[in-house]
Amino acid sequence: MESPSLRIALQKSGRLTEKTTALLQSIGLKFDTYKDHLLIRCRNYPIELLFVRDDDIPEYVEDGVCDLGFVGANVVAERRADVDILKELDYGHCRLCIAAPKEHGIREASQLGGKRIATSYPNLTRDYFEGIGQTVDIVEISGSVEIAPKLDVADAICDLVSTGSTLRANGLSEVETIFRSQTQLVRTRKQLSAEKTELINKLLIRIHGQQKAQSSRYIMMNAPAASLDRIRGIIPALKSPTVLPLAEEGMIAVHSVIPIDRFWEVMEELREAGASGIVILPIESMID
Ligand code: PRT
Ligand code: ZN
Repeated sequence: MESPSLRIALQKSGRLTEKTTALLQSIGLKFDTYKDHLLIRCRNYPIELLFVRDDDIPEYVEDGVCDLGFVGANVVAERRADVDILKELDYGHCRLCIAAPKEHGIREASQLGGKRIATSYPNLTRDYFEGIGQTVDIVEISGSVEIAPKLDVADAICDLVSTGSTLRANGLSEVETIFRSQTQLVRTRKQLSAEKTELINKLLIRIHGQQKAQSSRYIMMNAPAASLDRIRGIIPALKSPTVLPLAEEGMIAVHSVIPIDRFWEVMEELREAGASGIVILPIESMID
């Protein structure tokens, strides 16, 4: 029987846990987390959160035990999970890399044909080597893959990298990135009730609004009315800016939204155009 609440799987304890729970809270879900509780009910929505190992999330979602899941793209791709990817979430970034002992001087993955590659990602690794027309001997290891060459269990490894310090500490150098990953929101392909579908759509709109808000800032400034056209040209406005007359003759206030990555550039250009009293504010959410 279909559960009446939307059930969402997320990592119980690991690199994605904090950011995933923070994201859910930032879109208005109210819940408390308890160390020993695996299934937690939201106080203000018909939503249950199931806290599990990240490796189990694709299967839970595939089987419909959970309707949604927050999980690394690396896990989804390795499991070849039969799920729909609803959103890339821009956290938990990492790369699946082939690396070999520095002293071997391996420059290209094609030099590893016939060699032993230790990895926790046998499918992605095999697919990659097949793609470049090489056969390798995959040594599947569930953790601490980076020590496999030292133990002479393998000649090279294929493992996740974020800062690269684990590779460096183990005398390994990167040969090739074979997969780029970030956290994804995935949805079951099992048929869902209209209520659940509606709830998922609402969550998606909120996540989208939250992502957009995070990458934008609200900007307010004063300027001579004569500068308005120039200012309009500088602000890559998502909407046309709000323009208000000020008490001082010939002066206006301009309010708009700017993308955060152009923040400093825009500020400097605005000052040159005559803007003053520039104020930048964070935005809670943005819904189109
Ligand atoms: O217990 P559970 O099975 O749930 O957790 P886990 O130990 O399998 O996963 P966890 O918490 O380590 O990682 C969860 C997810 O975070 C991964 O599936 C990735 O999507 C993402 N992620 C992002 C990473 C990393 N960055 C990362 N650096 N996962 C693992 N690492 C490891 C990597 O395996 C290597 O050992 O960190 C080390 C390398 O890090 P750097 O910074 O030294 O390069
Ligand atoms: Zn895991």
